[in-house]
Amino acid sequence: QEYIASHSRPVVSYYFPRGVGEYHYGERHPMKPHRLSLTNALVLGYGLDKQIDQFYCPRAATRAELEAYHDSDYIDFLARQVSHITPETQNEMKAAIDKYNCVEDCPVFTDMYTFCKQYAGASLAGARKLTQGATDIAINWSGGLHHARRGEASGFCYVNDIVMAILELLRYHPRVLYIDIDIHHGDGVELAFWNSNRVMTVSFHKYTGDFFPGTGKLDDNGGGLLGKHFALNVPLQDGIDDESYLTIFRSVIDDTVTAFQPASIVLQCGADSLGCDRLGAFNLSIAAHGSCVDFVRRYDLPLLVLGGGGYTIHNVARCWTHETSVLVGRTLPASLPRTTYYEYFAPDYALHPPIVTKVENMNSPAALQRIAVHIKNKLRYLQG
Ligand code: V1P
Ligand code: CA
Ligand code: ZN
Repeated sequence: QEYIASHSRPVVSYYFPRGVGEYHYGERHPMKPHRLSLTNALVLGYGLDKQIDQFYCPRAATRAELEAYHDSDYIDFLARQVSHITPETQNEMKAAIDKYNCVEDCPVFTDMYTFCKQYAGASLAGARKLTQGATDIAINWSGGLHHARRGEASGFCYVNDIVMAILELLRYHPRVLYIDIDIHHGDGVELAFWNSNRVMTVSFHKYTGDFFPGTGKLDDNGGGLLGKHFALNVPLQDGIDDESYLTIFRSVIDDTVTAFQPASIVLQCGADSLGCDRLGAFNLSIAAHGSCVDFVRRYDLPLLVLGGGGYTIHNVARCWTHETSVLVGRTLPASLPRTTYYEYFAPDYALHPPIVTKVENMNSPAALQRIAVHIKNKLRYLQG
């Protein structure tokens, strides 16, 4: 990476749709939009809004904006799931609910269409500011819902704000790099740009047996006439630690940026790759997760930073708060500020709680080295 002396501080903008933390997927569902309220409370509690240049309450995405990617019959269906859902309305819609995969992982819930338009509107607002050159870094922790398909919901994701934001960036940027550090494969984004040589998708994820969504093997590289070599997958095993993850992340990303020469970067920061995540199985600390963000920031390219998964919600809020501070270039005090949600952070009330290793590292240095070399070789196809 190049370090240019005396460069000015980047302009950072932050997007938090009003009320986005108040939606509920349902009683026992692991996805808790409330983590967004915790995150925002910590960001404000630390006074990070003073370092953030533009703090936005973005407008909801319009139907036309959603239809830039999604099928109109699917959006029609989402739009009909209005206000309070009752068992009766759900019964009437049963066939459609099945067709659009709005069951189990992606339940129909109250005001879900508004929720979708809000998180998508925030990612689109960030992308627009970036293409206007009005910001250098745009942050939307409510976005990053990488599994949604053109015509159906998948893995807690209903509309794909990432795909819509990338489509917006592509109006002005010849090449966009997508990086996904959520523990799950970024399948929806990979699929949307599978045939494109203008978007390179790179996902790091757990890839073993039946782990959701089951795709993202090392040899899935993109396809079609143009897209071959423009998708990268880094399949990992349980328990990966900070040192191993950072080594392979830096190697793959540096090789990719050099070979692909993107005009901008979209970074999905799913926090389910942290140790102690309720659904995840990696062992990353908040510091290491944040080092990935810092590594990407240092390329000094227009950067859209998004949320994603993250199911141990007190750690999700810590992680995204720390990453906000990394992006504005400030070091935060180790003790959390007092906020309305202070009790969530017991017993330590620390920004960087110890991550108790719950799974053994199943990734040998040799195996990781093989993956890094394999990817280095694949990237040679881009040069010629
Ligand atoms: O494993 C599955 C499907 C459901 N089975 C039939 C296979 N689903 C996972 C979905 C994980 C989605 C991750 C989203 C993201 O990448 C981006 C926001 O983080 C799943 C799991 C699990 N342990 O993997 N669904 C659920 N748990 C679940 C549990 C309770 C209620 C509803 C869903
Ligand atoms: Ca991933
Ligand atoms: Zn995930």
